[in-house]
Amino acid sequence: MKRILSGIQPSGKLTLGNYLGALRNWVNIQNEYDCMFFVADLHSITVTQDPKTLNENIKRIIMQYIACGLDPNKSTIFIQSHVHEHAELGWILNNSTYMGELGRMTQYKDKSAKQQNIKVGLFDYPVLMAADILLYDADYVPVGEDQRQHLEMTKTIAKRFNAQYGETFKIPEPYILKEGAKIMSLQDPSKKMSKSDSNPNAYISLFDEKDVIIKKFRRAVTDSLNTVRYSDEQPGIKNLINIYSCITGKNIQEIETEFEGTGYGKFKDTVADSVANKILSIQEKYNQLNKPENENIIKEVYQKGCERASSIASNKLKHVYKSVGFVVD
Ligand code: ATP
Ligand code: LTN
Repeated sequence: MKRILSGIQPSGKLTLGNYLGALRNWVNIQNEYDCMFFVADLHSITVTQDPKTLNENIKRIIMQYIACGLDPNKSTIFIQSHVHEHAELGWILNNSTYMGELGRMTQYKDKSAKQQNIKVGLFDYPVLMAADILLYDADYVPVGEDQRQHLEMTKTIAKRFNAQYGETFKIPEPYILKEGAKIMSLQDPSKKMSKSDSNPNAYISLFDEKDVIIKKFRRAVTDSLNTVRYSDEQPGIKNLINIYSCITGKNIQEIETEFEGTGYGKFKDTVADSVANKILSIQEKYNQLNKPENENIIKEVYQKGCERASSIASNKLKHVYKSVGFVVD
């Protein structure tokens, strides 16, 4: 079975973008691949986090993984910091990576532009991500479009290491589905929807209530043409059509026909309704899980996940240490 690996940062509450761009696809491929899904807590502290909130977010994401349809009996679900080999391999790979190439990463440029004191961790983020992937010999990495550049970086690092030390790492491929790959902000359709956006109106959280979802869609920035047409001139409407298409499975043409002659108001409410129905069904499952009597079940999921992940990761790291020339026995 080919192996899949991916993760999400506990840097806030999961958004509709995380769901459509990543999680939903993970659920659909669980039966065909050996899947490893983790919570990228080490990555999340590259931006300042409040410890109490971070702790809650990590557990929330584990429960949301399951509420969205990940099955712990099929997929290995774990927490990144529980497997110490991620940080250790990250260090090794720092020595196969150049400052110049990290400086060219768009996510780094975007996030560092918002800060005065830029952390080394934020700069080094793609190297840790490469370690996550290469530790498990992942064949495919299912992510949204925004992560493509980081995956290219992973391939570059792996090839460079293999060339210097001999065949050690499998070269992974991105697994990016066109549909849902880039859900844009509801307040600025030139930016991706992001859970760490300072304006909550910009994103739909998987925890939003129905009336909040409707309000956010009504406030979504759209263009002045007042026709529901899929075009680059109307990026706001294009984004809403994309969302509606992902949720309902209808294609663009069907959607344009469905809303021919209707204004934005009715269109926005219909999109909001379809999104709310989906999100409420996820929330229902989440609320069933999020009970004190289930705490141990959740713990068991990530402990069992850590056990399996650690056994793969420790073997791989040993191999890497040998390749580098460290004394391993
Ligand atoms: P942050 O705001 O902290 O950077 P994020 O919301 O961008 O977080 P990540 O944890 O970085 O989320 O990403 C988790 C997964 O969700 C990745 O596979 C990423 O590509 C995907 N993803 C994130 N935002 C979107 C989006 N707007 N559209 C599609 N996929 C997305
Ligand atoms: N950088 C990713 C989260 C992430 C990841 C990974 C995804 C960290 N390590 C390994 C896939 C594989 C993001 O979505 N921002």
